[in-house]
Amino acid sequence: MPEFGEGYEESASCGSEIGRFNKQLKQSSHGFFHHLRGVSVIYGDINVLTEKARSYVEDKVDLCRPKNIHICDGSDAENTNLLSLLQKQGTIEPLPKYKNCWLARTNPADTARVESKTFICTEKKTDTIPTPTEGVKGTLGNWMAPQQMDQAVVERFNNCMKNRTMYVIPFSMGPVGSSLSKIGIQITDSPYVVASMRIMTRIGENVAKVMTEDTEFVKCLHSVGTPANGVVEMPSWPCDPERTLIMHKPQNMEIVSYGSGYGGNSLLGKKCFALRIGSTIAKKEGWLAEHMLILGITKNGVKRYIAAAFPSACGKTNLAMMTPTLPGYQVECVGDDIAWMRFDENNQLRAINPENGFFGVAPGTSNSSNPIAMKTIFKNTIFTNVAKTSDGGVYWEGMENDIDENVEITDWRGKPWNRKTSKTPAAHPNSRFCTPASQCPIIDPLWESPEGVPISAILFGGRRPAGVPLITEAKNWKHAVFMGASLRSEATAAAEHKGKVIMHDPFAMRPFFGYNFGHYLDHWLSMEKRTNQLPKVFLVNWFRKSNEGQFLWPGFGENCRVLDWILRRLDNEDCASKTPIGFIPKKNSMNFEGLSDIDFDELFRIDPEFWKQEISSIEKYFHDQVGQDLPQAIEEECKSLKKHFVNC
Ligand code: GTP
Ligand code: SPV
Ligand code: MN
Repeated sequence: MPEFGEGYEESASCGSEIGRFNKQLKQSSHGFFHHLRGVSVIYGDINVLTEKARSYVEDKVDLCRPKNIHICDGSDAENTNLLSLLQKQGTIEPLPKYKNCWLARTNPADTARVESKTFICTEKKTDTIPTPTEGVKGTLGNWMAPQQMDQAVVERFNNCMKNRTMYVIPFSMGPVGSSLSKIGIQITDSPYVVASMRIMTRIGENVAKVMTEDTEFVKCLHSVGTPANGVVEMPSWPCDPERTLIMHKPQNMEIVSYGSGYGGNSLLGKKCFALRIGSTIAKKEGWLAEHMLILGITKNGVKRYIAAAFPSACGKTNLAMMTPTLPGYQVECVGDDIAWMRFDENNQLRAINPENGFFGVAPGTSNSSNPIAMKTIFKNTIFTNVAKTSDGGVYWEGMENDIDENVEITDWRGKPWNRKTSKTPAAHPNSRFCTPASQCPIIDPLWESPEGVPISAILFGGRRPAGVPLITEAKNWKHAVFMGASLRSEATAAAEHKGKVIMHDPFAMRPFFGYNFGHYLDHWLSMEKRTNQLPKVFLVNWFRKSNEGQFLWPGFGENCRVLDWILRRLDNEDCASKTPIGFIPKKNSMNFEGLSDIDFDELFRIDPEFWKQEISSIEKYFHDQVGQDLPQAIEEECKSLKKHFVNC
């Protein structure tokens, strides 16, 4: 396998960068820390790390015994060379139709997050998950005891990097130096992960330089692994699906991930740090780490910010970048997946997007559904598991009208694919683009503001083909927390769940809680004591279907009509009617101008039979899964809602 540095080739386009890179190589090989625990540092300066960070790296060098070490500086030259190494290894190929775009194909056994192999490690099991009713399998996370984790780590990581380079990535979640940001050090043996982390987070020397000996950092260890029998099935995408394990130890601010190179399993800043470890830090420090997009919306010159939690592959990226169809509105994007939010000294809830890029679902993204994403992703982007076209571009389901009809298509596995005759999708349903947020043409001017943006409303939503209205406003904060807690959604390809079953996904966080969900609910409820300026909360559902199985709502840019109603509610307009499940729009109070065939009655119908069943599922879920840890306020909300429907 080619090594870093060997991948170097003189090229006209980046000669000067290569020159700088080469000089750096020489410098480090003559530098002071030319070895670390007997392993050569072939790139970067170990001196930029604090004592504590260096000692963490040393420990992991002892454990993983890499061939050599690369300390990432985040420079363009480093990136150029990593991309060329990845190309040599066959992990990525260029997409000549666009500028600096690449296609990666994974091992087909490694295409999504693996929730069943994701664990939180605490001394006490009840710190991680509520105790389910006897005989019921817990679905609110997986717990592991510390000794078990230690053993699992040794079994998998001992010597695991023996023929590989260990990359050390200092990274910042949130703008470098902001008081709301947090730092991590990721160790990985995957150059694909380095190239992706460079897009998704802020990496390199700038980050290392703001660290002092007192700076706490999240320790992130990652290896793509090698199967126990030593046979790497697909050398261009090494992984070990059988033994994949993603572990978190909140007490040590530590993440250890083995066996997968994909998305949230390997880009440890994202779900592992920003949500699982993040939520435990947030609980301790009195703030919120959530699976939410953040958007700014301007109407008649007045701008407000909204955060929204939808489960994976349920529309966050689309809403965050939407093009409003109503005139006079403008949407700007702060973030599309994660929000860190806290009340400031004026009791105003403020949010930052801790990420630096979008790791977005490709299928369904098109010039008609999300033109802004289409304007963002065709430069400096790594595509994973999409199909490619014979003219050097990409293709996925939904792009039918965006490609030349004469091009030939190669599917995500690298096989010829035919529009008419192929029975499998061209792109994997969880294929993704990894693209810099700064390229988004509607990126909000305040998206990197260190103090965050003020949040006026919070939305919860999911894929609910039946029963759940287009929009419902919560009656008060306790009801709002109940709404989040009772969120349900159809399973998607973002994780390993099969079929389209309706799953409980409280706060769109079920796969991402870093601690006991009952305690998380207490934390949310406690916000009422912190401030008299709570945001208004709404439940939305773009996915209700008619009896014929058609979506009742056009969605995408038309969702601005729902946002418009929300803004009017924020202004206390009298446009809502009270129902047992919350406030819904009064008839004719939503702006449907220019839309034909909208069945208002069906979109907002509250069917008592449906709600009886829904409430009993929620009640059973709370009882079985949360049990004694369910806050009384939530139990009362559930009971009072039930009362409305039992006698219907
Ligand atoms: P993660 O990145 O997995 O957290 O997903 P996400 O919540 O950002 O979902 P995304 O916006 O990528 O949307 C996922 C899928 O839902 C895409 O195929 C979209 O086309 C589809 N989708 C998004 N918004 C709408 C909508 O308003 N209506 C309908 N019918 N589909 C939508
Ligand atoms: C999600 O599944 O919610 C994602 C993709 O945003 S991943 O980064 O793989 O978690
Ligand atoms: Mn997500």
